Amino acid sequence: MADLEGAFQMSLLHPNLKGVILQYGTAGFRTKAEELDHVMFRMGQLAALRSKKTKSTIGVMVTASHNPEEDNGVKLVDPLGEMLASAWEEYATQLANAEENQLTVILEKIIQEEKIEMHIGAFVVVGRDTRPSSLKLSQTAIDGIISLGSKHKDYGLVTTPQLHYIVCCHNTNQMYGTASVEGYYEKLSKAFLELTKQTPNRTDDHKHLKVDGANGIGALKLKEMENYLQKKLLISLYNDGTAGKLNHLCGADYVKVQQKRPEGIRMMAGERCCSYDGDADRVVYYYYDSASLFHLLDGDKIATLITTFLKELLTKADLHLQVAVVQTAYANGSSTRYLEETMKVEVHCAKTGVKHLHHKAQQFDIGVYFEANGHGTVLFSKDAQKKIQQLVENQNASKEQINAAKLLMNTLNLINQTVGDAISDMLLIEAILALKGMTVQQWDAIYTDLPNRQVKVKVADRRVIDTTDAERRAVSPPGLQEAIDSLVQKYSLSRAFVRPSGTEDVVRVYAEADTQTNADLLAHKVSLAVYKLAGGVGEEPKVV
Ligand code: G16
Repeated sequence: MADLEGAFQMSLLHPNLKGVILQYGTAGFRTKAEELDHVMFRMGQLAALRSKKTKSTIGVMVTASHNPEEDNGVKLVDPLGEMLASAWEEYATQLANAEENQLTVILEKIIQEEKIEMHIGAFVVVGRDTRPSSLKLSQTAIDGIISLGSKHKDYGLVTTPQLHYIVCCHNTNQMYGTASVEGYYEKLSKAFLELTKQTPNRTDDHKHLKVDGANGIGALKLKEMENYLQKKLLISLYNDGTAGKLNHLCGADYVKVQQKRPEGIRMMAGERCCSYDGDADRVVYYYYDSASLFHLLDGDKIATLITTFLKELLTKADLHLQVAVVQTAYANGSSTRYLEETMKVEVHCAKTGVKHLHHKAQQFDIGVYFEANGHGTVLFSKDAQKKIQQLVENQNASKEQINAAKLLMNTLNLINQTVGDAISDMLLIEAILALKGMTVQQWDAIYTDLPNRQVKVKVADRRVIDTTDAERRAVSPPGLQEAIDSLVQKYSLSRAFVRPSGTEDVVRVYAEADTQTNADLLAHKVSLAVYKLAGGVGEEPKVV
């Protein structure tokens, strides 16, 4: 039996406030910051155990990403920068909800089941976003790490993808990059500058991008990175955290769900703009046309742009690598049709949560995964990376092939392959637009989105909703899917689904149809069905 007495004594300083039951959800734990002290301590402990088990560095990121400023949360990062293994999510939930006197029992259980040798050293890296509660909560997580005799390094204020990158660097002997924020800036900016070297004639207008930093960590880090970009990208930063509130009327989630520009940003017709979310792991683009109509270029449009670019380079390089795209149920029907029918690319649908998309994307030579909300990246298999590298060095290959291979190499160095990353995705998009000499309008015109609407419904217990078929169909409560099916039939080109959120206490409803009015009506009628059949609370949902 491990000696956990010291750990237990330390845990008494971080008691479990009774009554709050939490689940390790889509992206770790998320709730009101004041309910999280004991959870942070215990996640520090779990990270230490995971580090001992894997004999690798593990990450703890304190953030609630797109949630309101009052919330907070924690995600654990596995050795190669991926999300925590699903088998350990269950341990996380058990630990977070344990009564004080059960804590040691559960720790012992994990140690035994996972055959963890407690004498093995552990190392955990910690990062946090800019929320007022994050500093104290990250210190609590560090207490938890120390309580099990583990070493740690506090990286302080970092974006979520920066921490994922750092974990991966630690565990690959710095092959992936140098394990520091500066190392991240150097790696990405070098790849970006190499890519854009071939676009010498760009005017300042072309290089100009307006960025909404959501008043969060992304703004802070983009400011730090700007110098590394050597004026190849001219950034005007808005919502940089000096005045406004995090994610309030701004940020990627607000822009995507509301389908309108964020507050605090001045936009002229045709100007290219983008928004990050609260921990800078998502990005969406947008612009106003000359008739002042708002156009959103979401994760689906980003996936299409990147896939087109990669396929063109593979053809030029004459490299035969299988490219597939992974989306979720939220993907706009037009994007899936375009990818499958026009681009002839294999498309897969995974459950919401990058952890699900990431795993699916790993099955291909090149897996492009994006959620419609702008969360995504590209994964290159080891074999694909090797083939690209070999072509770069192949003296018998043609000039065009070698040039394409170099562009592919720089693309994979620019991409943060550990997780979706707003800064890295933005730089890749900017490089692609520059290389293709494409405007944001031309990118937008690749296909036309079907009008759609996303709404939230409050219910007493969102766990009454269970889904199947990558969340596209509800299996409970009884009658809900039948109600959705009969509503969907009334509109053309329509589709709708509902699912419990894993980050907020709501049920999400998505609908698309031939016109915006119909998409809005369908979303409203489906919300009413959820409200009636799944125990809605508060006021009945209103039409948007
Ligand atoms: C997190 C996840 C995303 C997910 C989003 C919404 O994003 O990482 O994969 O799409 O939550 O999830 P849900 O609909 O279950 O609430 P973020 O940016 O908040 O970390």
